[in-house]
Amino acid sequence: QSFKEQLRRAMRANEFQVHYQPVYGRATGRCEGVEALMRWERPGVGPVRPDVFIAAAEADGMIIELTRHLLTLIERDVLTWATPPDFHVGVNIAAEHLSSPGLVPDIQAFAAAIVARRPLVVLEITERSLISDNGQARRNIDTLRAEGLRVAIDDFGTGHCSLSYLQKFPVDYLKVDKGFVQAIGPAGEEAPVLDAIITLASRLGLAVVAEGVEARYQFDYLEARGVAFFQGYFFARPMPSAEFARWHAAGA
Ligand code: G
Ligand code: G
Ligand code: G
Ligand code: MN
Ligand code: NA
Repeated sequence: QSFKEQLRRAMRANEFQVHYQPVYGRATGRCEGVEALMRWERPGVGPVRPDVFIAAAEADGMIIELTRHLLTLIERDVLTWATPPDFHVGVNIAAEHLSSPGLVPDIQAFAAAIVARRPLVVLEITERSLISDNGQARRNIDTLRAEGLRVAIDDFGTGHCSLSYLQKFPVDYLKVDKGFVQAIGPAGEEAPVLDAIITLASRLGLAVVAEGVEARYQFDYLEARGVAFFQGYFFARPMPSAEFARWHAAGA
């Protein structure tokens, strides 16, 4: 069976799940959003690493189909939560999807399906998908932002070194890759590249989301430099929908 067929069979058999990782806002000291992260548990095999099956889906031309499936799973989950209006729901969008004419209708349908909760949808896109844009990605982003969606650049700093796209693309958030956060040492060692990224984001008017925050000293370092949003094991791990709903209701 080809990988494509395995993926299609797994979608039909409902083997994919979504885990949600909370995003904390410094201003409120509360969880203000989540990032949706796909999970695949193969019966008799165990979990398949998401970086592995997502890269394979991209290589096989299956990422758009898989993301559409993911969106239907998120719709079902979000409608069971008691999150307030403007709660952010972050979804990772692959380069091929971002630069396809199908993105706008896919995301509009998703936003319409969950409108009862009035969430704010955040598309997490990579630097790579902006650098390779032939115009369609830009049009998609402009259309969706005009409708109130937001865009975050994910894994910032790990891709290409061209920064010129940051001036051309209107986006809202910069998610600093966990590698830079891990450069912060327990004794308060300087992390100069991280400092430069935070300064750059501020000059561009983008809010920073720090990823992979695992320790209090990392949080303190970032907070002192004005970082607005935090994600990482220090706050909360990604969790299944029902667990997230309980966790959120408990007011953490
Ligand atoms: O989920 P971590 O828990 O292991 O995720 C590993 C990688 O897989 C991350 O780079 C993450 O962005 C990516 N990823 C997880 N879920 C999705 C998804 O639904 N779509 C895409 N395109 N990438 C995802
Ligand atoms: O409206 P304002 O810009 O203050 O938005 C703050 C909100 O943005 C918070 O809810 C915060 O959790 C959320 N947020 C910021 N960046 C991201 C992101 O990349 N993904 C998700 N899901 N939420 C984000
Ligand atoms: O979409 P993105 O590439 O940013 O995916 C986020 C990845 O980071 C997921 O694999 C998620 O499970 C992982 N992650 C989330 N919090 C932490 C953390 O505190 N430490 C580490 N090492 N990984 C984390
Ligand atoms: Mn992401
Ligand atoms: Na990331």
